[in-house]
Amino acid sequence: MQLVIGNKNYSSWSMRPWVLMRALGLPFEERMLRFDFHDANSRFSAEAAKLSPTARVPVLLEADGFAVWDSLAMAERLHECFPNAGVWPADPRQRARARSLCASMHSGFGKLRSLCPMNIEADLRDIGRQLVAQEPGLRADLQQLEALWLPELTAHGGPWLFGAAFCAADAFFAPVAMRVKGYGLPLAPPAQAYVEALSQQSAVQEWVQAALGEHHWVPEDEPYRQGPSSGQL
Ligand SMILES: N[C@@H](CCC(=O)N[C@@H](CS)C(=O)NCC(=O)O)C(=O)O
Repeated sequence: MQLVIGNKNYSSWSMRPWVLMRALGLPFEERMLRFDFHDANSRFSAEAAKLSPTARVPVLLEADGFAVWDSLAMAERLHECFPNAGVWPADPRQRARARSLCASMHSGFGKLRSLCPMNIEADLRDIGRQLVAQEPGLRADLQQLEALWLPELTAHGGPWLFGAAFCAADAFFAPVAMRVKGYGLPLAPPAQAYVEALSQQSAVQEWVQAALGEHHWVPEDEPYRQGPSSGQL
């Protein structure tokens, strides 16, 4: 399989299936389409349009070129192709709950997503403080994270949402962990501990290290930093 992704520093949607496949040890080849939306002759847009009708990443390409787009659909396809890999928890109710969490992530958290776009290399804690003070919608999203995470962490004993095994639900929240850290967003201690565990997870770390080595400035993904020279505002 080939997983087509965007810039590791910015592409939160790409991070989800990449981290999931890497964490579960599923074989895949990676291909990066670098973001260049500002270019009228954007190579990203042209190449992405060849791969899926959405012209977005990530895209999962099977050996014969069959394309699966959208990260949630990818999780389900991976579960079909590798039923014993642990994409979802083995217990049916935990599986339903894990899907609920992923779907909630997928369709919600509008304020967290729009106000705090993923930017792994940037230190945006000053901005984060201002946003939390000024944006009730962002505070509501943070409360929603705690409401989704804490019952599962308590019920299954952590360190992951459904116990000892890392699954798609954890991978789906990996970019959220990057935002919580980058913007210094406040969460209750058990939720903060989960963010820390996610940040230290080996596949997440591998992604982060690659993101830190990129240094590709994408203006559309930089609402806060003034220039590419540093992680400063
Ligand atoms: N819901 C989609 C979202 C995909 C998405 O929005 N990808 C962004 C990059 S993170 C993209 O390709 N943007 C390019 C564009 O908007 O032209 C998924 O889960 O895969």
